[in-house]
Amino acid sequence: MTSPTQSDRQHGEQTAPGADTDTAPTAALVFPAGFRWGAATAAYQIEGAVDEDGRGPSIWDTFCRTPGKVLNGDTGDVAVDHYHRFRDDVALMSELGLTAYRFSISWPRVQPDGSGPPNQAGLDFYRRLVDALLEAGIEPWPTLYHWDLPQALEDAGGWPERDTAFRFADYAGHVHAALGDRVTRWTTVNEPWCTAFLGYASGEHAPGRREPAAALRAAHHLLLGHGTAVRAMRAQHPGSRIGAAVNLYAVDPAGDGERDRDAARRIDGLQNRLFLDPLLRGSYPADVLADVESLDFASAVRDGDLETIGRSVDQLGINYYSVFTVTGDPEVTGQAASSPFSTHSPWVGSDFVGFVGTGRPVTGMGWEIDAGGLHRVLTRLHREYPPVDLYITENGAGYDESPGADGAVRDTSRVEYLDAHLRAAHAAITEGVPLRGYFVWSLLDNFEWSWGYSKRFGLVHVDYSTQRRVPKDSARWYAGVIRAGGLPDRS
Ligand code: IFM
Repeated sequence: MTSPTQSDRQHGEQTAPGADTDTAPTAALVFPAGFRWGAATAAYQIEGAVDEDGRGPSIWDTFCRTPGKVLNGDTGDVAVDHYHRFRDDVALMSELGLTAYRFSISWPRVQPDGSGPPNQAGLDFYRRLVDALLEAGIEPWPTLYHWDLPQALEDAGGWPERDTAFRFADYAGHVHAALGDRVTRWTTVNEPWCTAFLGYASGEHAPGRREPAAALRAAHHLLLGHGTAVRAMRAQHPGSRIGAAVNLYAVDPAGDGERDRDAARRIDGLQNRLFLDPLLRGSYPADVLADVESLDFASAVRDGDLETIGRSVDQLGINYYSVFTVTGDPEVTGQAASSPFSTHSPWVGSDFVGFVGTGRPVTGMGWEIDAGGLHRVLTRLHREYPPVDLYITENGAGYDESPGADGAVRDTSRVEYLDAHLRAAHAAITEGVPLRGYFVWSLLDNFEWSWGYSKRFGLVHVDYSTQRRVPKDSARWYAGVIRAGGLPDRS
C-alpha cells in the first residue's frame, strides 16, 4: 500500500470491495469536503505496558485476573504493545490515509489512584502520540474514558458513587491542560451504557457487579462527569470541540401488537433515550423514569445536574454495530437473550421483554448485520433531536479470522459490512443529516474485553505472538475509499 497524498484523498480513485486500490473506479457516492475518515482504538485494548511509567491498576486489570471473567484468562498486560510501537502504528495510519485517529487516554496512567496530581510520565506518552499524529497530518481525537477506571476509585464505590463524576472532571482537566493546545476534538466518555449496564448490571464487564439500582446511578454519574468535565475544559480552552460517544441501536418491535411495541419503547428508552435526552435536551425521558421507578433513580439526580449535562456537546459520537428486535410476548421462541434487560427484571417491571433473532446474517460476535439500522438511527436523531454535528465514532465487525497460507487476510465479510454501512451513512447525509465523519472500529486487532483475543475487529491483523502487523484486504479497501472520498455506485 502506498501513502496517498491529500489531493489523492480528495480526488483519487478507489477500489471495489476487496479489490486492489490501484485499478479502482472514481467514487460516485462522494462524501462532503472535510469529512473525517478515521479509525478508532482504546487504551486498555491496545497499549499493554500496564506496569510502566507509574501507571496504576485499573478495574480491567483486576477483572482479567478474576477467574472465569475473560475468555482464556486473557489480559491487556501486553495487548498489541502500542505503548512501545505507537510510531509504527502512526505510520500504518498514514499508509491508510486516515485523516483522524480516535484513541483513548488511560486514566490510571495519568492518575494512578484516580485523584491527585497527574503523573507526568503518563501525560508525556500521550503528548508524544499526539505530536506524532500531528506530524503525520492526522487529527488526534482523544477519548478520556474508555472503561479503564482506576481501581482505587472502584474501591471507593465506582461510578455509582457521585464523587466519581467529580474525580473524572478533575482528571479530564489535567489531560486537557496538557494537550488542549494541540488537540481540538475531544470525546469525554465512551459508551456510558456499557460502563453502567455491562459493568454494574449484567456484570459482563469490569467491575462485574450485578446491582441494577447501582447501574442506573452509574449512568447518571457518567453523564454528570461528562458535563462537569466539559465545563472545566471549556474554561481552559474555549476553542475545544467536545462530545460524548454513545452506542445506539435501532430497536424494532417483533410484531405490530401493543405488547411488542411497548417492549420496543422500553428498550429504546434504556438503550438510547436514557443518554440522548439528557445530553441533547437536558432532561430524562419521563416514560423511562416511570419504568425504573422501583430502582429509585430519581434520587441520584440533584438540582442543577441536568443543566450541567444538557446541551453540553459540540458534537455527538455514535457507535453503531447492530439492531435489536424486541418482543413483549414470553411465548415467542428463538430468543437471543443478549441484554441485561432481557426477560423479567427490575428494568421492565412485571412485563416481559425478550430479544428476538430475525435470521439476518450475523458477524463473528453473533450481532445481526443491518446497515439500514444505522440509517434509521441517524435520521431519527436528525428528526427528533436539536441539531448537532454527528460523527460515527465506531462501526465495524468482529470475526475469528486468521491469515491464509500466503499470509494475507481476505476479510471480505468485513469489507461488505463497512461498505454497506458507509452507503447507509451517505444516504443519511443526502437526506440532510449533519454527519461529519466516520471511524472504523478498529485500526488494529486487539483485546475484545470479556472475549479476550478471540474476536478480531482490526483493519490490520496482529500476530499476537510476534506483534507483526499486516493490513487486511479491508485496510486496502478503506484506503481506496479515503483516496476517492467515497464509494463507487453499485447500480
Ligand atoms: O471493542 C469494543 C469497543 O471497546 C467499544 N465499542 C464496541 C467495540 C466492539 O465490541
